[in-house]
Amino acid sequence: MSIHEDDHTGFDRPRKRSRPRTKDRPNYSALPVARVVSIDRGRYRCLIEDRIVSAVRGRLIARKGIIVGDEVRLDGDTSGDEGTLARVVEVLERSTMLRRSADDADTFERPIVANADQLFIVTALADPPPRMGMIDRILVAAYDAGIAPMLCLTKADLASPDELRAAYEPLGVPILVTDPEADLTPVREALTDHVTVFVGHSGVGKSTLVNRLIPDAHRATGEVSELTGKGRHTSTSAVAMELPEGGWIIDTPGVRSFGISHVRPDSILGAFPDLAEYAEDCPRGCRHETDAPECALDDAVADGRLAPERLASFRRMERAFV
Ligand SMILES: Nc1nc2c(ncn2[C@@H]2O[C@H](COP(=O)(O)OP(=O)(O)OP(=O)(O)O)[C@@H](O)[C@H]2O)c(=O)[nH]1
Ligand SMILES: [Mg+2]
Ligand SMILES: [Zn+2]
Repeated sequence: MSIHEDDHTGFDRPRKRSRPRTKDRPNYSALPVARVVSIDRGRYRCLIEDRIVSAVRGRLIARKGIIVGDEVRLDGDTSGDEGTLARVVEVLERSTMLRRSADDADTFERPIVANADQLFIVTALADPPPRMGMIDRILVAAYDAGIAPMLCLTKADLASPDELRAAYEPLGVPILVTDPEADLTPVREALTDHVTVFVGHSGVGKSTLVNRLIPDAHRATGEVSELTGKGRHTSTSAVAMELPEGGWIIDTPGVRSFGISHVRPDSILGAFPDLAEYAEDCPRGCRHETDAPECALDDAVADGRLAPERLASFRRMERAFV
């Protein structure tokens, strides 16, 4: 249909407008921008410059429309003084959004954080024991969201990181290892000037690490239950904190599972340009799994273009979908 025909139909039957036109909407661009650092019973705690401002949701913003990490514009009283409340009138466009579903049967997506550019998959080497299935699922969610994942292995005083290193190094996932005495310089270097979300099981030591990195964070930490070997969900909501060196950490509550029903399997290949290139020679609809007939990734291994460990790690991650 040409533009003129379109104009003509528009002239005969004016379309109903459900939303005000852009030019009718208030212009908020002069209002200050703040970052949402935590959410508590409908109140948004936002950081502007060096002060925390408490705010409520403006009526033009959907209920679930504001999450930790969001950059928002605030109207009203932004003094941050005791008893004052500002109003969130605009949520700025997000660079990323990390989501999960409770499990794969549940298609309801829960947004976790906005605007993170890095994700630490925090995994204890023992107590609770590591589960590769969980790591793989979080990796999938990170690649899908366009957030760079890193594996942060804690409790190296209790068990060796060798097995997990062997499983994830071929994939190119950066690995950091810590214990209570570890020098955290490499961790700080990885975090500086990034917005990094910490994700992992309860009890793996996310908040412990946050407290060591940001001494005035005062995050509560919990004992791992002797009976179940599982943490007790000490942290109950996501909180964003600024690093003294620059950048942000977002500590999140422990998760039991990490559903990825919102992710399309083929979106993962895009995170691995070398594999994506070899896969161009795959038969149509190839899922690249271990027994996939004539999968070009097997050919790439057979003629030495691709390391077998890298393909094995990739296929293990792909299996997170089944
Ligand atoms: N041995 C050992 N214990 C650790 C290490 N890091 C943390 N812990 C202990 O693990 C327990 C749980 O730590 P938290 O920091 O509360 O764990 P979390 O991941 O924040 O847990 P949730 O908030 O429930 O998700 C605490 O008793 C910590 O002291 C470590 O490197 N080695
Ligand atoms: Mg915690
Ligand atoms: Zn294939």
